[in-house]
Amino acid sequence: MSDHRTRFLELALRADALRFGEFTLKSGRHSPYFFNAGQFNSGATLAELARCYADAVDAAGVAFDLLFGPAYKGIPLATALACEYAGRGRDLPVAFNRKEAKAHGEGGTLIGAPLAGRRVLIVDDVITAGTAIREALAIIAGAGGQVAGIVIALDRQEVAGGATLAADQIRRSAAQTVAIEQGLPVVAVATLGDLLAYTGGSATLATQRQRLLAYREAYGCDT
Ligand code: OMP
Repeated sequence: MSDHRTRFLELALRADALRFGEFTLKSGRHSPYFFNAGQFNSGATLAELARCYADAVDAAGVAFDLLFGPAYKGIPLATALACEYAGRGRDLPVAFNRKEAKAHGEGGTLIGAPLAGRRVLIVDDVITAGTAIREALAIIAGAGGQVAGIVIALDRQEVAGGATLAADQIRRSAAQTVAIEQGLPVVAVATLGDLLAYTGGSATLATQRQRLLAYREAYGCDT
């Protein structure tokens, strides 16, 4: 497993951003794990997280010239990543949205650098069914930006919705579906597959790993 994946998983476990237990997802599924990016709640953890994002993006070779953080969780992520790139000698414009339009002052729903004519990298936390990402795609298109790619911390690699698939049909994850539909690179710092590989090397996480395997069996995509 590449270095940034391991560093990210260790950081997420240390920061309690990655938890094992019983969780109900936005989709209604009951998951044995949950990723909460809100737990990266200090300067040091955000800086370390941003290094993992930048390493994943650079390894994937995505060409972009603006960072966009969808409200709310994407906002500190895109901002921290912009600071990380500045430290690497690249001063990138950064923008984000607010969820409710403001009628006074500067007005509107977009804050930060203008999106028009830019190749935009969306920076978000997690993809399960892809709903949040599709909203961001529409916002950027509406502002005249061109989406160049998407980077997320964790790809849960789940098939979307309650769709029943024939035995010979490919079980695609929401991230794969977005990538194909939109013709975009979707880069994940780590995936459920990486988490399984990581827990495979830890005797103390053996029980959690069994639950992850059962969950993947029920809802996971073909990788
Ligand atoms: P989709 O919009 O279905 O792709 O799911 C993304 C959202 O799911 C996130 O913005 C969170 O609100 C939530 N989520 C997590 O934050 N972490 C998880 O591990 C799982 C979920 C989820 O509910 O699926």
